Amino acid sequence: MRSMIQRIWVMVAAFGLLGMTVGCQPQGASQQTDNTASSAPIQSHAVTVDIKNFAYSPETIHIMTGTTVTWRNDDSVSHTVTSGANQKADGVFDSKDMAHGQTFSYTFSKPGTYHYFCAYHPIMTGTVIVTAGSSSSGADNMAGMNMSNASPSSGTEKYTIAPLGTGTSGEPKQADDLRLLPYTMEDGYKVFHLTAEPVWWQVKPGQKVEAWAYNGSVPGPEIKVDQGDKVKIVVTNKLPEGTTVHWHGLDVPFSQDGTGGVSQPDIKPGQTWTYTFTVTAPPGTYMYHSHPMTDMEKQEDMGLFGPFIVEPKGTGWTQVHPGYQDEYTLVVNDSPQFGYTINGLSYPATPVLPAKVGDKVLVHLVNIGSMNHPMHLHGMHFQLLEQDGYPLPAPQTMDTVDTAPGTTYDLAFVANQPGKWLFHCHITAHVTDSQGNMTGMITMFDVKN
Ligand SMILES: [Cu+2]
Repeated sequence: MRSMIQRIWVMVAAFGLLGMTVGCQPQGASQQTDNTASSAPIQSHAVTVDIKNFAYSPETIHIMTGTTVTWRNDDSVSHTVTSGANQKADGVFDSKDMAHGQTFSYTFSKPGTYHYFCAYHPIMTGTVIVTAGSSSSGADNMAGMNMSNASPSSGTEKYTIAPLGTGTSGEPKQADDLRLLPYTMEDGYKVFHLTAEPVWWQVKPGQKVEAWAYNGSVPGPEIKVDQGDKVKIVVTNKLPEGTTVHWHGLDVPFSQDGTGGVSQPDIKPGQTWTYTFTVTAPPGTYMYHSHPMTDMEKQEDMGLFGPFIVEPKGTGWTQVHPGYQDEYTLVVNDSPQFGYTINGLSYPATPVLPAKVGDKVLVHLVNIGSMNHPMHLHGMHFQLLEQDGYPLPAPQTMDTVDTAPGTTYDLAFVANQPGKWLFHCHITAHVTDSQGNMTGMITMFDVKN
């Protein structure tokens, strides 16, 4: 009995440690430390990952099929490179013991996301994201990238990464740090323009990564329409590979659904595609994201998503939910490229959301990640009003809403006392770095008298 309990404790401890690891590690991918780079890395058919200071560097690499990755152990102690997640080997590759100076190589022949870890040191994890394509086909292959190497001189430039993303269409920045996508009226349609392209994105000071973004920002700009609007959304693809846009939750005709290879061909690099539909969904929170025939996971991980808010016809939210003074949209995400973020940013870079005592605050909440995030509000309870754009049978009073991947929520509260009230994911690994500092999925409402 005692040994059973001990074993359970060992498991709990191991998973706890692993949780911390998962929490702080995804942010390491393809970071820029200087502010000058504006051009791209590069494919290669041989990539090296250093093992030193108990970490894989770079921790996340993007490569094409056919690429051989070589890990080299620069630490004085032995490590392994073992494929699998949560410390469970999946048998795809395993270096076994690598003493100081030893190397291990593996050639990735199939697309996919490969997680790996050190069998001795659970804090050491890494990811290889493999894109279909041939690394040896030379200059005409646009699909691949090796973001582990940001030096333009190390290979043939395959695509250009625009300067640090700040929104490319002059969209005004809102208090929640999102941009609002402007439109023009043409023949009774609200016409919007989205351009998908690689940019640099600053997740927080000191953490600059490559992003694939709509109009230069992660998330893409907020599209806000009225129920019943006729819309045209013109999508231009400046990515190095095909893409589409899916209108998540909006019940559009099949031809406008944006599923690559199913409802349409992928929009090729350099091409433009126009989506046309009438917004029949009820007022509420929805989203848009890329949904290409291949590489959907990569494209979403790289930042191709944004919120889509439907308002009541004409008068805004006050018609359905009278008296709101503050309205914020918060998009939570957990991609390997950015780590744990709210509106593309990691605490302390996340927006501080102002409110006055007595304000009614409306929050549109979107989970575009691959994990659940129980979002918890300090100091006040909120009412959960809607899920996936549709009203609940009755509002539910709560302080934590467990958001699932792909779901959207509308919640509201009265800011009834002054303070800086955190709103954060309650999975501690999603809000703590390896030194124990607060980071990641934390934002706050700054309620003032
Ligand atoms: Cu979380």
